[in-house]
Amino acid sequence: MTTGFSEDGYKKKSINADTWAMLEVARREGIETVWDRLEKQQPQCGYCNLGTSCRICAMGPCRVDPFGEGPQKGVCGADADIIVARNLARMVAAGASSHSDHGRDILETLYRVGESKTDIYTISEPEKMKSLAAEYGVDIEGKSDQEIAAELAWEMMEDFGMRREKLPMAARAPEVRQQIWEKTGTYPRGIDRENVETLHRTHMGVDNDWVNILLHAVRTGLSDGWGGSMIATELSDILFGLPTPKASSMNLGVLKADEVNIVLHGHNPMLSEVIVAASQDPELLALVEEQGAKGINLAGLCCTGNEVLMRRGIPMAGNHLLQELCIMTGAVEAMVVDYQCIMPAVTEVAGCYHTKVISTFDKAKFPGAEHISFDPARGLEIGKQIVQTAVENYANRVPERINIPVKSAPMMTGFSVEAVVQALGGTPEPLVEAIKEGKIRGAVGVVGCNNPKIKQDLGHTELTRRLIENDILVVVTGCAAVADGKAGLMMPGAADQAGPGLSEVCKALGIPPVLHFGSCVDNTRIMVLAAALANFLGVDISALPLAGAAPEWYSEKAVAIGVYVVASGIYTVLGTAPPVFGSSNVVKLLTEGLEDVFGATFAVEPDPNRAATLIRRYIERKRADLGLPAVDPESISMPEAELLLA
Ligand code: BF8
Ligand code: SF4
Repeated sequence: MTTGFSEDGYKKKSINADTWAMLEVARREGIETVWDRLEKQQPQCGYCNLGTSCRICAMGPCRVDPFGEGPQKGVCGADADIIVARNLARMVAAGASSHSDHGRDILETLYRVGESKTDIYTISEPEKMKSLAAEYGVDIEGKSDQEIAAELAWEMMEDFGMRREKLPMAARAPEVRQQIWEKTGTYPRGIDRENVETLHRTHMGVDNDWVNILLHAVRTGLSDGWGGSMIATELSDILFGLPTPKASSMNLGVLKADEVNIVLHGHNPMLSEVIVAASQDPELLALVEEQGAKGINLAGLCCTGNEVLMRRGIPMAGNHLLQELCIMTGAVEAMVVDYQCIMPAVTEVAGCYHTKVISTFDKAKFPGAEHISFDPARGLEIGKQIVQTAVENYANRVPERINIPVKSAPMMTGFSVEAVVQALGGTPEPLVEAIKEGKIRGAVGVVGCNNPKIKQDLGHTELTRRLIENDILVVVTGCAAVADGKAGLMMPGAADQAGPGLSEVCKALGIPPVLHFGSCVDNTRIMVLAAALANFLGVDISALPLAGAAPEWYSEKAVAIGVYVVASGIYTVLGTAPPVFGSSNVVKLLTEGLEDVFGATFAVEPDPNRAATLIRRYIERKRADLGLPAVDPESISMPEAELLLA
């Protein structure tokens, strides 16, 4: 049962009218949501919050009490430093494994294309495949696309193994950055190897040097950023097409009252791409007509949504905290899920409506869902079966329960690095020039999740607004992108909300001041762009006026991303505190010590306005180090100037 919020209560949960409207439905109908469950969990465990609880062996579980009179060591003798470092390393490994296993699924699909063992997938971007083949030393002379696909996939499979000393795509980073990784023993070798080694090192009685544990956590994170996630992005582009700029829309208003609504939720575009194809099948469209519906409407959620939005312009129903709420519109015939970030609660909410939750990957089953096992060899056939299930469910709709509360917000998507470079006229030079002149002072990736502990989307949108107002270009991925899209910040017209320099550049190029770079694995697009800019200027990534922010993060994947971004030389501000504050040594290392080693650190700042100030101060420092024009103090309001110029 829901604990029931007042109207004022809804407004504390989110900045969005669609969320408010659906929370009212939840209250009226007694449906429990993520916010109710968070309340029931209060007070959450203080030891776990500090990262000082350990349950990795049966001598425990143990808790150490870093600030009190309680035990200072676990049964085995592990102190707060060891326990916090081990827990953090395991979070990185879980996140890196999730992204990388997603990459592996795409890689296997590329291999199947090469072997002609699929009924639908093809090579959409042969040129991108050929240049990747060159990076992997695959000889392409006189070979068909299919042969190259098979050979490249075979070669890339070794990225997951143990024969390599270095992951090949990490060589995209500037030479000086790679030297840092070599010197610190953090150059990623094999993806599975680094992840397994984290599990090994964090078993009781293996690595008990907390610095050594964290250095390996860095190597594990890098195996994600320059390995698993990068594989997912690169190969999705090759198989499904390079994203190009296009118009679309966002929020619950993208659902249609008179069409069969299929919501695509999760992360892997393999499945959603076949659903897109199946939804155009003439037999299924005839069935739609028979059912009395006007068509099939696909809508995304979370990162699967970002994938199909970037490539196909398919509208986005919402981000993480919308997954339960979108079912409460009563208009969703099927929620098709692949994996990651799918709350087990969705099947329970769906049970209150006619919505079918269809799970598809054998590694991600949901009690209460209908499971249609996905097999890329028969992708189209299965896609049709899923769409048919959804269409047939249209008849079970209860018209009086349909409630689509808002009009959709228009947005622009599709900014792959290739598309950005093309918009700039084929070279990053105009962007570099605009940064040099100070029209654009720097760029920030605002990324990551929603977390019910934070007012939904407030962290993302406030931070983004402050940054663009100050002529800082923002690139967004994941659920942060959905937040900014709903707020209208991803339209070219939002240039009016930007500072004069950024506004001028955006208007000249016809682009928004907030660029959609895609899903969370697509944070690697930011890495590729940062590396390209650094290489263009002949400097390290850490010398550039760039920063990252994850204002509302919740997931282990976000931890892995934060680690590889910082270890690649980009300062990163987190809005939610990670569970590390039980060890002052670990905190000091993450917020200060990493600067000397990796040229970047983490900061934690829940207030988005203060986070923006921290980022501006950092960007201005980087500009000064590069000898670029300083900020005009006149342009800063006084209280902030103090912080900014400190
Ligand atoms: O990978 S931003 S809530 S949907 S973890 Fe999940 Fe976070 Fe959203 Fe995408 Ni990323
Ligand atoms: Fe306790 Fe040590 Fe076992 Fe952790 S590894 S549960 S601290 S005995």
